[in-house]
Amino acid sequence: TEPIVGLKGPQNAQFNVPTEYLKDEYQSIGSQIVNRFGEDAGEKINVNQISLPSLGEIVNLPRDENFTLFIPYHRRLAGRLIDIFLGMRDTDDLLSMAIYARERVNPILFNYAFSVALLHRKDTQDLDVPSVVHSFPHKYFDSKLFSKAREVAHIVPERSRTPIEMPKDYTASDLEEEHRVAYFREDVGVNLHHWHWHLVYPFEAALEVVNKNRRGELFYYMHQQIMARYNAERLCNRMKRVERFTNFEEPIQEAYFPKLDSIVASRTWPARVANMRLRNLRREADQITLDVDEMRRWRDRIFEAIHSGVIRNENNQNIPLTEFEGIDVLGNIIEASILSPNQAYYGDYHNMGHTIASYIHDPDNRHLESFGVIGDSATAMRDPFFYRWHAHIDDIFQNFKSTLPRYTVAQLNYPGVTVQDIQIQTLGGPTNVFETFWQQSDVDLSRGMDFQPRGTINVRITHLQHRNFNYKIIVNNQSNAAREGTCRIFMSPKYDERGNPWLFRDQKGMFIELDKFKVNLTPGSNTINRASTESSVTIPFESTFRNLDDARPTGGDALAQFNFCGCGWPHHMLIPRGNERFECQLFVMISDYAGDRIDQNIEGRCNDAGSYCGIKDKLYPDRRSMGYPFDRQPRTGVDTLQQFLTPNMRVRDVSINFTNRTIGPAQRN
Ligand code: CUO
Repeated sequence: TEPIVGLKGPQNAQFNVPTEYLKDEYQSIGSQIVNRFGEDAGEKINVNQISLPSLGEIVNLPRDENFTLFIPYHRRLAGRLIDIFLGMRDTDDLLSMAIYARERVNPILFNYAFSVALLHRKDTQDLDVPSVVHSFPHKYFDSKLFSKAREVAHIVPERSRTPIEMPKDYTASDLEEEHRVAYFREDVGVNLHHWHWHLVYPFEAALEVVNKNRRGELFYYMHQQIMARYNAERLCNRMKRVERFTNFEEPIQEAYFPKLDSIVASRTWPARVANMRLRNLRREADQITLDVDEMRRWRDRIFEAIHSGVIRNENNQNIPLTEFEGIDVLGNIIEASILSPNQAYYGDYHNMGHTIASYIHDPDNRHLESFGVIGDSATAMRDPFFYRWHAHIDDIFQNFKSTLPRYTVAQLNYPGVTVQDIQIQTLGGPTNVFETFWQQSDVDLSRGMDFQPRGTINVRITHLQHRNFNYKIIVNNQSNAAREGTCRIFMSPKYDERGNPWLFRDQKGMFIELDKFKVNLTPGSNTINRASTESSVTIPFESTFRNLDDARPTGGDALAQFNFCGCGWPHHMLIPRGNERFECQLFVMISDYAGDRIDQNIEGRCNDAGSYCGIKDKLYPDRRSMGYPFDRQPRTGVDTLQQFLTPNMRVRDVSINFTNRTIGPAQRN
């Protein structure tokens, strides 16, 4: 067939697609659509006509419904579509299939399945997956902005446009204490990281997509770190640590009014008022029935497994939870992923916690309302209840960790290697002080807003930022030979919410990872200099706030440096906000590389935020249990951090000094 229809694609390209690919109702007006969307196309791409596999029940989810992976029915549809995309012979066929599906499938479902496929196909791995903040900006920005943006798009010529400012505080007032940490919960980069993490580690899809090295353990560790970071922010704001959710009967005090629109559903995201209770779900449209009692049963069975040290598999055999792999199995059971050895028995505990909370306002669908923000991994971190739920999930993991053998001095020390000094240096600033403030950044909304004159429409957001700094670490190698080690850098608040010094057993859960990297030590004194921007936890600032149409380097080193992989803690959130002078303890350890080493080549892309995201298609780049050396109860006799230290570790008091000033988009350091 002569391709006649132009559909607008990224970077001003026009796809010439066979007419049959259009939805039935548009096929007769194909050429008019060309004229409307094709005239300013810079590039034309011809799309092959192929014999298309049936989309089957995938099209049953209406295009104007919200989509989420936390609903089993939705994720089954996503799994089917991912399989179709993964099964396409080559990239030409994939493009044909994608365009055909794009016209028929729920857009959020499409975007998710297509992104997973692009990340996992060998022939598309090097493509940039468009950032979801550009495809679905409504999930990230105050709904008020969009009518302003529409107005600007229609009236103001592109060159005269100025960014639309989004206020830093728009979801609540200071009457609500929880609002003090809204800057963390609603941060664009934090939410993008969480979305990308779940995109890289789906819990249901083809086995080869789900079955990644230590994914259950990373589910535990990445979310444990989110909790540690959130608790640090709370202490900076003179709030107590999150109270973990414990009781399915108890009213949930935390209210949340997200003030987001759902673009596909043309509805606002539902809110939750204070003191609501979780209730049994009966939502036939979503194919979900779930009793709160069922959640209790799953929880009790999980605790049973932890306390007995064995899990029961589908054939009723007892499988021990081992010292190193047990946490990985448990992660898959609790999340749950399809790697759970017995989902019929242990259920889908964590995921269903999201779901049951997300429908608290309409558990039987009598009001025909969709799920709240906690029911979507792109928006879940905005809701204060996310942290209460995840504090509970983390507590389950910590219960398991408490059953493991404690690290002996020999498992912690690196004989002959001594950390002698640590310093934090900011350019022109005092030593051992982190400086934080607000910064504004611009994000282009226009790609996520269809049917209007094109051109950039920037929204200017205000987010936390810190001054770049360097670590200077002096390490003495007393042996006569070169030594290899891993430098592990963590930080924790120095005092608890009452202002008391920590007991080690509480403080160990408060350490946030800042960096981890390999070091080569020559005999004698070694000075290690490391820039904060090299952190193994974060992705570069530019990756969070990149705009799709920005000029970007191609090929070789330039590409590797300007890394677009979306998973990784946003660099601007590396350091908690602090306050006038927030006291912390910086911890540095050099561990023996013999126990850390993973032999693999990690050159390539998506390798710079390995601590929370792993490395694409590789083994997790550290053989130790995740969270080492803070992942277990301390050895007998250790009550404080000082008592925990071996000579290859050192602690230094530092402070985070926050100034309540805001710098512009171009200024930094
Ligand atoms: Cu990331 Cu509960 O897993 O949100």
